[in-house]
Amino acid sequence: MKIDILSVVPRLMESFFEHSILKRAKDKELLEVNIFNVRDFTKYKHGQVDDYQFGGGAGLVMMIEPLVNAIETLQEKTSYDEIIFLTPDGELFNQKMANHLSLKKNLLLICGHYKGIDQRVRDHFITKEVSIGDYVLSGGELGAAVLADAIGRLIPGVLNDETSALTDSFQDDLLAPPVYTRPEEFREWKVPEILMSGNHSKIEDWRIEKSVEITKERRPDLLK
Ligand code: 6GU
Repeated sequence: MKIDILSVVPRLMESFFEHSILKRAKDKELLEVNIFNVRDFTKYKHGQVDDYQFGGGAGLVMMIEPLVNAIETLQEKTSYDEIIFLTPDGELFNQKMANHLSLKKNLLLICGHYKGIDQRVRDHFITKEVSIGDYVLSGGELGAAVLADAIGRLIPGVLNDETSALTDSFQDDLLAPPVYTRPEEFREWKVPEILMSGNHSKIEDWRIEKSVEITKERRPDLLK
């Protein structure tokens, strides 16, 4: 899988991809991540990529030409399955969307800044608009990093048995059960006895029971 990212602050994201689980995905050549600077695609002086909005109002808008020049240049080399704009008014990102996107071959993520991007880019190039939650961030970069991480770790072979995605919270619309490791007793706090029983089917039942209990308590909306 390849994820290309367009940003005005590429350096903000670079270290994330060099130090997360995605680094391993890249090393194993299961995932390719390329970060491009929108400023490299502008024809305007001093790398200008934004301007005042028509009709007045506070806040700068990212101009259409640098973005379209960047998108079309990248499209010469790659046919994208989705061109995704990260924006607070997009569709709310969740595990189901991550699962779906992890099956794609080529994604282009576009990070907006300032007041947003010229609507014509959204109308004519963007195939999907995604938000990572009901709050406003100063740019789409954190959203792009969140998508890349959530999607990248689902690519077969990226995670090993110890980090398997199959038992994650949300993978079956349930939150994950509690987990324990050594020592068996710390101060007066003991690990639940069932986990020490060696009875795998009983343990599995206990985990499901706990998952349902925790989901009911914290996220009843997931059970509907
Ligand atoms: Cl993806 N971008 C921005 N700028 N703000 C957000 C967001 C994305 N998701 C929630 N808020």
